[in-house]
Amino acid sequence: MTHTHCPYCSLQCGMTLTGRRTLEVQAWPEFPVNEGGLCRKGWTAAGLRGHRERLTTPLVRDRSTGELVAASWDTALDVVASGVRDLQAAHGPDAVAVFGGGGLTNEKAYLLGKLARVALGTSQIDYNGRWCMSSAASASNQAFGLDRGLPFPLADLEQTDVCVLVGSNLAETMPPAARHLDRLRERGGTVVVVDPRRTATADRADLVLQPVPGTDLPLALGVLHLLDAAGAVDEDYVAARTTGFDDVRRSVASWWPERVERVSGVAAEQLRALATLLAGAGTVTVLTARGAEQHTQGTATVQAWINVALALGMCGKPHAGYGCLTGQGNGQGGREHGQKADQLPGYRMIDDPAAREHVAGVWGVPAASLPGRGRSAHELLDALGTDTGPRALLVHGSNIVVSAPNATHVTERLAALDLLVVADIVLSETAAMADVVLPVTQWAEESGTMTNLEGRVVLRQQAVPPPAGVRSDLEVIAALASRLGSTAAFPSDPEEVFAELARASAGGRADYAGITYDRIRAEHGVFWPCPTPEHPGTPRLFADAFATADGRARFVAVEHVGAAEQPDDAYPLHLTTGRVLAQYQSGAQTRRVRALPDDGVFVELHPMLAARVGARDGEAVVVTTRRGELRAPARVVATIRPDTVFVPFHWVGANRLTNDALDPTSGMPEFKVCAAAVRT
Ligand SMILES: Nc1nc2c(c(=O)[nH]1)N[C@H]1C(S)=C(S)[C@@H](COP(=O)(O)OP(=O)(O)OC[C@H]3O[C@@H](n4cnc5c(=O)[nH]c(N)nc54)[C@H](O)[C@@H]3O)O[C@H]1N2
Ligand SMILES: Nc1nc2c(c(=O)[nH]1)N[C@H]1C(S)=C(S)[C@@H](COP(=O)(O)OP(=O)(O)OC[C@H]3O[C@@H](n4cnc5c(=O)[nH]c(N)nc54)[C@H](O)[C@@H]3O)O[C@H]1N2
Ligand code: SF4
Ligand SMILES: [Mo]
Repeated sequence: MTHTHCPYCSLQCGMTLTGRRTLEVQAWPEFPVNEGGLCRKGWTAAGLRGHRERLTTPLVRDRSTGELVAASWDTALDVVASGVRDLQAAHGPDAVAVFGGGGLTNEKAYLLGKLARVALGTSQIDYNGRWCMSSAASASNQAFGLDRGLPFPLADLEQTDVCVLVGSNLAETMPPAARHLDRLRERGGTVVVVDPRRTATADRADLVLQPVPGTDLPLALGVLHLLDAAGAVDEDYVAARTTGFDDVRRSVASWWPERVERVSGVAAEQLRALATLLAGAGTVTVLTARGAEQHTQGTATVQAWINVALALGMCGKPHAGYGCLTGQGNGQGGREHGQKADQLPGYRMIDDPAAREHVAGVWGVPAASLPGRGRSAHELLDALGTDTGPRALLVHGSNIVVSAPNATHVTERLAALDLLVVADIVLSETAAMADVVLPVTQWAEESGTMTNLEGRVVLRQQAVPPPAGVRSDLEVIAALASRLGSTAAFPSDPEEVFAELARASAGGRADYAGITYDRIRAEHGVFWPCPTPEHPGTPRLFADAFATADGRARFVAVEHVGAAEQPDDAYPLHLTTGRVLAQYQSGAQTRRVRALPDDGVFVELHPMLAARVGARDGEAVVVTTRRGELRAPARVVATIRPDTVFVPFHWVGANRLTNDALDPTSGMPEFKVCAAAVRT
C-alpha cells in the first residue's frame, strides 16, 4: 500500500495505491485536501498502466523510410546528443530549445532547467505553464510581490462570506474542491460565478453572471465603480496596506453599470446585485481561473479583480482575499524551479545578478556562463526552424500539437525543425512527429514532489516498478547531460535532486530549503516558503505584510482594450474553449483510459443560434475562424450565451481555430476568445 497523489490536476488529491500487477486506486481519507474524494479521472488513473499503447522502447526516425523504428537507449541518446552538438556547433547554443510542462515534478522541472542552462547553455527554454496561469502569476507578482496561486489553504473558502469565481468551472475541473462551495453555502455564505456558460459550477451558485467572453475586465471596473460610489471601500486598509488607489479610483469613475452592460452583456441590475453583496460582506474571496486569464488582457483582468479585493480590504485578512486556481498537477512548482524562460530555481529571476551568483554556486559553474532570458512559450514555438530561431527542440511533458494556440501554424514550425525529441509515456500527437521518442516512467512508477494549487509541497511515491525498457525523465536528462560532456553533477535519484533543488531555492521567493521527503510524509505536505528545518511552513501569506519592497500591495489602474479579435460580418460569433470533466488537457493520457468516456470533440451552441444556422443536436456543424475550420457534432444547450460557441480542447480541433495573439506581459495566448462563424 502506497500513499501518493493523482497524476492529473493541481488539486493533487491524495490516493492510496494497492496491488502490483493490477494497480488499484483507493481513497486516502486522511489527506486533507480531498478527504478521500477523487474525480473520475483520479479513480481511473491506473488505466494507463500496462496499456498496449504505452511506450516501452525508444524510437528513432529512419531517414530512408520516414518511419519511427525501435532503437536501443544508447542509439537514441547518441542520435540526440550528436544532433545537438552539430546544430550548436553550426548555429550557436540557442539553436537548441527545451519545452517543459507543469505536470512534471519539481525535481524534473529543476533538472530540465539545469540541463538547458548548464549542459546545453541555451537561453531557449519555456513550458506549457505559460498557457495556463501565467497571467495570474504576472498580476500577483505585480500586486503582491509574490505569486503563489492560493495564498491560503483551499479549505479557508468554507469560512468566507462571499466567494466570487471568475472564469472557473471547478465543479468539473477540480470536483473534490466543489464541496467547499457547498459547505460555504450551508453556513449561509454566497457563491457567485462569472462564466459565459451556465456550468455545473454555476449550478452551485447563488448569482451567475454570463458576460461576453473577454469582458471580465470591464465587469471588475464596474464593480469597483459601484463599491466606491456606495462608500464600501475600506479606506483604513487602503491607506495602511496599499499604494496606488487614487489612480484606480479615477480609472473606474467612468465605468457606470449601463456602460458595463453595453460592453459585457451583463445586465446593470446584476452588476448592482453583485456590488451590494460584496459591500455587505464581512469576508470576500475572489478566485480567477483560465476563463478570466487566457486573454490578451489576462494580466490586466486579474489585476482589476485584485483591485476589487484590495479595495474591500480583503487580501491578508483571514478567510478572504484573492487567489488563482492553478491548473496542472505541478502548475505551481513548475513555475518556481527554472523551466521558465526568465527564471532560476526558487522563483529567482535570471537577470538578477545575485540570483545568478547563488544558483551558479550551487551548480558549480561561473555565473557568467548562465544564459540570459529566452523566449516565452508561444514566441519560442513560433520561432522554431526560422532563420533566427532554434533548430532542435526537446519536449518533456507537453502535447503541443493539440494544445498550442493556432496549432496548425505551430505544427508547421515543429515540422520545420532539424531535430524534434519528445519524452513521453505514450505516442502523443507531438511524439508522433518526433525524430526521437524517449519512453518515460509515469506517476506510480517513480517518486517526486509536486506543489499543489495551495503552495503545499506533496510527495508522489513510487508504488510499482516501471515496465522494462522505460527510464525516468531524470535518468534521461542525466544521460543527456553526460553525453554532452557536462562537468556539473546531474543526479537522477529524486530525493537527491530535491535536496539540491532545496539548496538552490534557499533565500529565493519560493524557498524550499527546510523541506524534506520525510517532513512531507509526516505533515501531509509542507507549504512554502519554508526556509529552515524548524520552520513550520507558511499556509497563509500576507497577514502582516505583502512581499513587495515596502510591504504594501499595489493597486494598478488598468484599461479595457478588448479581445484581439472582435466579431465582424464574416465571423459574427465568439468562440471560447475549455474542458470537460472526464478528459484531461490534450487527452494524451485520458483518451487512452478505457474507463473514461471519450465522446470526441463537439461544438456547444445555444438553441437560438442553432435555429438560425439550421443546426440540430448531435448533427455536424462547421466552426470557422481566420485560422482554420472544425467539423464536429453540435451540442445544443440553453446554458451558453446565444452569441458564443464553446469547443473543448481535449481533441485535435479546437486549437486549429484559436487565436495566438499574446498578452504583452505574461505571454498568455488568447485561448478563451476569438471571432468565429458557424454553419451546417
Ligand atoms: N476535467 C479536467 N480538469 C482539469 C483539466 C482538464 O483538462 N480536465 N485541466 C487542469 C488545468 S491545467 C487547468 S488550467 C484547470 C482549468 O480550470 P478552469 O479554468 O476551471 O477550466 P476551463 O474549462 O478552461 O475554463 C473555465 C471556464 O471559463 C469559461 N470561460 C470561457 N471564456 C470566458 C471568459 O471570457 N470569461 C469568463 N469569466 N469565463 C470564461 C468557460 O466557459 C469555462 O467554463 O483545470 C484543471 N483540471
Ligand atoms: N484551446 C485551448 N487550448 C489550451 C487550453 C484551453 O483552455 N483552451 N488550456 C491550456 C492549458 S491551461 C494547459 S495547462 C495546456 C496543457 O496542454 P499540454 O501541454 O498538451 O498538456 P498535457 O496534455 O497534460 O500534455 C502532457 C504530455 O506529457 C505527457 N506526460 C505526462 N506526464 C509526463 C512526465 O512526467 N514526463 C514526460 N516526459 N511526459 C509526461 C503526457 O502523456 C502528454 O502527452 O493546454 C493549453 N491549451
Ligand atoms: S480533482 Fe484533479 S487531482 Fe483530484 S482526482 Fe480529479 S484530476 Fe485528480
Ligand atoms: Mo492549465
